[in-house]
Amino acid sequence: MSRKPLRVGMIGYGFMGRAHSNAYKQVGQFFPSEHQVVLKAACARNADLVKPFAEQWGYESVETDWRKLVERKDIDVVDICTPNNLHKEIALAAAAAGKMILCEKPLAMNAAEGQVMVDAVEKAKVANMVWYNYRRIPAVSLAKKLIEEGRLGKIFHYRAKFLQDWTIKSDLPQGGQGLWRLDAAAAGSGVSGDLLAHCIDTAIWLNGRLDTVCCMTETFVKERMHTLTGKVEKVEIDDACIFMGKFANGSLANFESTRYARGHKAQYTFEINGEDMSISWDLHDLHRLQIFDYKTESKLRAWSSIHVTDNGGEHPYMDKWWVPGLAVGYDTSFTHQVADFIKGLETGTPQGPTFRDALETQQILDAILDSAKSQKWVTVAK
Ligand code: NAI
Ligand code: SOE
Repeated sequence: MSRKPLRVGMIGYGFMGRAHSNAYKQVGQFFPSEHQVVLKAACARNADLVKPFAEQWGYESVETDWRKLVERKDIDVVDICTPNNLHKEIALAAAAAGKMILCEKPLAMNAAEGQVMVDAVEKAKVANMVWYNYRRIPAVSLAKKLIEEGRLGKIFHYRAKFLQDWTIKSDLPQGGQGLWRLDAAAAGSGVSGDLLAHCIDTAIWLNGRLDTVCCMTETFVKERMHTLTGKVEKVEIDDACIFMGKFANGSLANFESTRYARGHKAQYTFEINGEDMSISWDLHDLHRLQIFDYKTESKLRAWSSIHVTDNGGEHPYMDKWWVPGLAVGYDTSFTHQVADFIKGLETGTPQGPTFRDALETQQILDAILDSAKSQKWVTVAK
């Protein structure tokens, strides 16, 4: 079968550059479609570093200026894998050049920036998506299916946490390669935009709009040496963020994120309590979905753990992988996302989260940070 090339220009070759490249290489093998991904160009500022990356992953060429990459006629999709402060500028240039865009999360530094990005892709009519990849972990996609089937009944509570412990050391610098997440100028915010953004995206996908929020944040280490300036500077990001809120469906929200939870590396968990069923999920055990089904006869009622590896068509995405009982991992959430992006191109029904979907997450992030500042309840802008 002759397949239509989908020529990717990747900007940034760090953690996500690798995760996405891996997905592009896997997708055609496991999710064959009318399109064939072609790794056309990888871009980063340092030629000596980007060249070996391009060779390792099979990119045909390199660029050291993202503006050049965006203008290239032989690129169809621009993939933005840079720190957050560059997402908007690159996305606007890519949209103006008529490129499809896959942008890493969070979409933007704030909702105002996000709105400009939404306007640009919608005006240019270019396909767009944001890499909130956790939606596409099969156990999380199964949670969506159970909710859509109405199995939970009325939902009362949505609880989510994203816990890490890598910034506890007070002599850890801020800024620059590897540490840009501690620098508000590059990251926009701290754990809210970096970690809670994922929890919020999953939550609004599973449970609908969040209307009002009340939040507290803390910055435990107030000053850190800035790698780029060599000076000790004020830390402007939130190290920890806890908020509660109310969803449009009447359920209560309870969210927490921190980089100061000693012992936790990337513990993203959520639990949803409905009238008829509760479900919970843990990234550290990502192929399992825990359920408590109240409709089961009382003597057999218990929390049970679904091993989400059935390839008979019942468990999302699993028919494309191995035999029942054999799990897939974190990396495949990105493969599933590329497969769905291509499906969107081929069916004409864009698959989310689009830039517009991700703008809602930015509006919630703005609201929680406003609330932390004002110490008041805040209504999320629509
Ligand atoms: P990283 O620090 O590992 O890589 C960033 C890359 O951007 C580096 O290759 C750097 O050279 C490049 N870069 C910086 N400025 C540039 C410029 N002016 N021109 C070209 N390249 C430039 O960062 P990481 O972890 O890959 O994060 C990148 C983005 O991905 C962030 O927005 C982050 O929030 C998001 N992310 C998303 C994850 C997810 O689960 N979906 C996981 C990790 C990060
Ligand atoms: C931070 O350590 C980080 O890499 C986030 O940037 C990602 O979005 C999250 O998926 C894992 O943790």
